[in-house]
Amino acid sequence: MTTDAAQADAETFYLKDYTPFEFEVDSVALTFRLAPHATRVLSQIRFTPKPGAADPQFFLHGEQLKLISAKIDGAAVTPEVTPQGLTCSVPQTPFLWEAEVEIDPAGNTALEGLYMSGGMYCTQCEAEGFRKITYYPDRPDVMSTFSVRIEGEEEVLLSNGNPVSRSQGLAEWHDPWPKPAYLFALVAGDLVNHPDTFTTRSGKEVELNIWVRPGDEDKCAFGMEALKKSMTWDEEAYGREYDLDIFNIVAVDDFNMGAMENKGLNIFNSSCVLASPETSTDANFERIEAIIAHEYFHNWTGNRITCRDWFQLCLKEGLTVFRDAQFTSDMRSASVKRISDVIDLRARQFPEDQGPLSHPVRPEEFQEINNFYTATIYEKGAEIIGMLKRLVGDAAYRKAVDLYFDRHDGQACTIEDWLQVFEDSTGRDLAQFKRWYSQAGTPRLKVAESFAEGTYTLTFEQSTAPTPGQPVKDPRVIPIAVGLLNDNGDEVQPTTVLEMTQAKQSFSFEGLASKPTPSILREFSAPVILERETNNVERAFLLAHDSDLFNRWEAGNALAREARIAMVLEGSAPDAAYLDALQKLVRDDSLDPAFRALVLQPPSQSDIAQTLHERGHVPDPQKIYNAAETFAQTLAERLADSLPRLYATTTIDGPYSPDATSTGKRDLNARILFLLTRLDGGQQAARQYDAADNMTQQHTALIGLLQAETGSAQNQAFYEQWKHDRLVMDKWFALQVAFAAPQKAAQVAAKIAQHPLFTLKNPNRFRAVMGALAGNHGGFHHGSGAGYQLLADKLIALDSLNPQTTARMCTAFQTWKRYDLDRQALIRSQLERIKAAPKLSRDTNEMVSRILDA
Ligand code: B3K
Ligand code: ZN
Repeated sequence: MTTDAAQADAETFYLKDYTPFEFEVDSVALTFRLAPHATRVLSQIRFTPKPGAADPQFFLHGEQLKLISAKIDGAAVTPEVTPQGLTCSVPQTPFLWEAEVEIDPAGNTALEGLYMSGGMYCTQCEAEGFRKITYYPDRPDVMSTFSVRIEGEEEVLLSNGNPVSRSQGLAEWHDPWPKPAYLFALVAGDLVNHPDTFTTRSGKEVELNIWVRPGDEDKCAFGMEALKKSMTWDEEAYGREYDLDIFNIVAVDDFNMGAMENKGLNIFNSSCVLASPETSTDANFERIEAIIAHEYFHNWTGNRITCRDWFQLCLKEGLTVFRDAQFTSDMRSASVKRISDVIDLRARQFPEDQGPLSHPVRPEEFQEINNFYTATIYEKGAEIIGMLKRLVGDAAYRKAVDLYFDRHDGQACTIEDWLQVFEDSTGRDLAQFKRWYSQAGTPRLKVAESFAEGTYTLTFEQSTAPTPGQPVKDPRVIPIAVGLLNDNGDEVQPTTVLEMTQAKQSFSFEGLASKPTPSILREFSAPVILERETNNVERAFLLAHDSDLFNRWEAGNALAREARIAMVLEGSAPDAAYLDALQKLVRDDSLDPAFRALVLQPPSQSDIAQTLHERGHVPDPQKIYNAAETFAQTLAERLADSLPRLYATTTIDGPYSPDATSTGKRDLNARILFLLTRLDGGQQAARQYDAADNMTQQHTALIGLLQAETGSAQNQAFYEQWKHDRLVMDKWFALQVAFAAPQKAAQVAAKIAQHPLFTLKNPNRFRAVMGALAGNHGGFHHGSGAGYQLLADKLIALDSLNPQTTARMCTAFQTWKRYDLDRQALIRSQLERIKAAPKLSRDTNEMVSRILDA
């Protein structure tokens, strides 16, 4: 298909067009005869026409299938087959549909449907991959029970549900819970397991397994503990128990995303489940714990209650992200989790929401649903749940969610169903709140204040810029958590949630002895951009005194951002008052090390570019890079006397543990090391590298050495030590590019993409190199345009193999309108080159077209 053909062919789907499927699927029985290039799939599906459907159209999705035979009630039929599926005339009474198809798992590089990864068979069906396995009504509102028979020589043959029988070359599974086809899974391979058990609170024993390739079995213990903690937590926090006899997790190396919540058989990108102190960093451990929890929690929010159609994706994803964040807050530190989540939201969701890819949390149209697994659906979707909980209160939230489970178990639901349980159980009208689901764009919240006769008044004004297809925005309900401090730093008004509903609205606090200092949007109570005329004295005051740790960090973050912006725009030296405040805070051993590490973490260069853009300036990536360097150097010099002591007191002796306290200490230790490296040319980093007995310390030391440009020996040694380990090699590939100086980054990335261990076929490896390039702000946006050109080259090469990962990586270009006209012209020409590539996929075509339409 040429580009024109792809475009002409690209159908747009609309929320408003929803119509139910006209048949019930009473049961599904599948037989797989596995062979790498010619797997046979036999299906026996019982359909019943729904009452009232006059002349039901029988259409089954099916793509890239070779139809061998089809029968209805035992008699051969000849359906009409297109590249999208088949139609067939069928009886008006219940009937048995049988089909045999042939597929090519070994030739499947898109990693969707049934494919092979490192010699094992595995599946990925969400959102629309099941149609690449057999003909089926592949839509989430069609739910049925599945029985699966797998014929294959592999030692381990797995599918959803409970095991029925197992013998040489054969396994049978039955899943008693009705599910949509996107939750189907099959795995076959010569795998080994890390087994365990879990007893639910009602006394049912569940067999647990993490299945991996031989050699990886010593990397499963942490994931297993995370799974058991998640199972207990969901019982305690939401009253939800597991509902099968067995829960299997499988690690695969080639996977388009993090993991997949298939019923009873979660499939994980190996990077999101395998962990050992020697090969995984603290960040890896944290991520693994969160993703295991996320996929497990989907068993209720996603699987037992699923989505009516893909427009409702946030129903399961926003809620499940919110649940996994609650879990992490309970397991680790709630404020550290909140600060990290907001950093991530601003880095990924805010630019999306303010750029050409902006879309509502519940979109109303799409071409390729895989392009909508976005930060907006996931992270902003989770923020909406958080706001709802804040507005109704904890007890009412729990009551409403209980009602949701009671009322909708076994159903495919909508956002309306979700909001209805809150309306019914609290009596609240959520019509205006619902705008959070339908309106795209990040609201801006302007604040003005006044004080007279003991009354302090805050006046807020909200506005949202137009987004693609939505020129006009209506006011939303915004929960604004506010506290007030007096001049001593004492709280004179504890946190109270103001409920803003109008475009402009005032709130007053009476009986105050003097004008207070406000702490606004505590815990980041709404995903908005706060605009307030303030100064560094007040920010430093809040950084020193605010009882809300999020806002304390936020004050430091604002100081850091303003300091860099002044450096970029005015060429001024780093603000002295801020350096003093930072110095005081870093030395304050009464403060949590994790918090201090977050305060020391510089704002990202992309974040500075975004802020400059928002204020009407054209960001210069080189100047932003220079400011970051100068700031870090100045801070290191200012802290010079304290750094050796701080480094020593935050260094952990003794065996590695990934717990939150140790992780926080190591985060701070790493921040100190990076500053120290600027003064000693990497001597301490080299000593740390030599002494390291865990990956966190080794990785941190290597970063320090690469930044100091004195690490070539260690860089080579690291490669030699770990070249056999894929996941560590991904880190190595990423490091080479992430820390290359701006003028060299594209060249380094181009060279490393020639390395024998680089491959387009493994998404982790592709993301390691190209993601690192896109994340190296100064390097990717270097004025030569070499970064843009290299990424475009690689995306064009990848598209014919793996459209999903290609389309996802196109987001690197979404912020292009921030930059100067020369850079815009360079990016535009690369986007146009991608768009003109022969046989461009529908996924990439949609993404590039939307970005170009900016
Ligand atoms: N539900 C999957 C994501 C599927 C992505 C399909 N392109 C993982 C998750 O959110 O848990
Ligand atoms: Zn999810």
